[in-house]
Amino acid sequence: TDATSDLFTLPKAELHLHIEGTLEPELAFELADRNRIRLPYESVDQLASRYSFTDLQSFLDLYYATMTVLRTEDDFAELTRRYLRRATAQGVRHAEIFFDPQAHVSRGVPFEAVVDGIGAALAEAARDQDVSGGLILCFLRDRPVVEAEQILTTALARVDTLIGVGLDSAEVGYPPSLFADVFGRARAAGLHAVAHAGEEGPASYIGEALDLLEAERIDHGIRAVEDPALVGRLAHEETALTVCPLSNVRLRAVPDLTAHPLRSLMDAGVRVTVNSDDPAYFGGYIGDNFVAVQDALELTDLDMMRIAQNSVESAFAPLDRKVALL
Ligand code: ES4
Ligand code: ZN
Repeated sequence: TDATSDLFTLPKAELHLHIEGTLEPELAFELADRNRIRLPYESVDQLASRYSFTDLQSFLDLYYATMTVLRTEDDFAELTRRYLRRATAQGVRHAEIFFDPQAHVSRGVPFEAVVDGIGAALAEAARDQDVSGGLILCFLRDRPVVEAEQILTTALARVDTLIGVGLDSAEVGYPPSLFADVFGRARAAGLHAVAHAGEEGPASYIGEALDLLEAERIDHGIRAVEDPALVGRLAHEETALTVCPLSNVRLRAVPDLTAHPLRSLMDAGVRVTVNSDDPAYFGGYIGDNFVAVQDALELTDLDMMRIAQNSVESAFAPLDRKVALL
């Protein structure tokens, strides 16, 4: 066996994965046909050729436009089935899946169709592929806070379908502090809390997410390297960062993989994990991210094992499940 297949079989938890970001161009066209929606592209190849970005917003524009082909419960189930097939082939044994309900409910898709579709595929895979998981509802930070309050009210009627809440979409200008009350309500209902911070936004947003949202993990968090005191805090508090190396290159948060701060963060004692973010758009699933980052940063096999172990330790899974995966 070669090094790539070892990294693919290493048992790991995926902690930063937007299910809408797993929509491959082929499935986008299949669902567009099935739902009689016209995509503004001639072919799968033409859509795929648009997957080239200059920053987070340029990606988000295509991401929100393409996800409009997702309409029914079965669309969400099929999307999730295909993701879990690819993920388990790259060693994922536990997947905490982000979804953006505001982007669907605002188009007339019922909240229940989204969570029941994703949930059905997760239940099937738990049975057939020995993968566990859960759903994390992300609030869209570039939409009005009142909309987040409303989607949380809807979601709390089905709180059993969720493990946590998160915060995503365009970051700069939308600090975590805006969502302190919404997160407080979610935590009071027993949900875990995570937040995107320090992807494009400043390191101060990471501190806000920890202090005001009580985020238990930080999604991305790479701009923490600009604040040594914050890096010390993250290490001391054993806060996991869910880093997405290929995403950071594609969205130009880092110039190239060799310049990625993942190694400095690890060397400073931060609990770093490696994840795929929006794998259909960024050129690779989780194992591809492990391979790319090991190559570019000359990480040892032991470093890679540590990263995989960090992901299991930082998961919101029952202890007996985590023990089974360590
Ligand atoms: C996202 Cl890469 C990224 N950053 C922020 N929000 C997102 N939603 C989907 N992918
Ligand atoms: Zn993300």
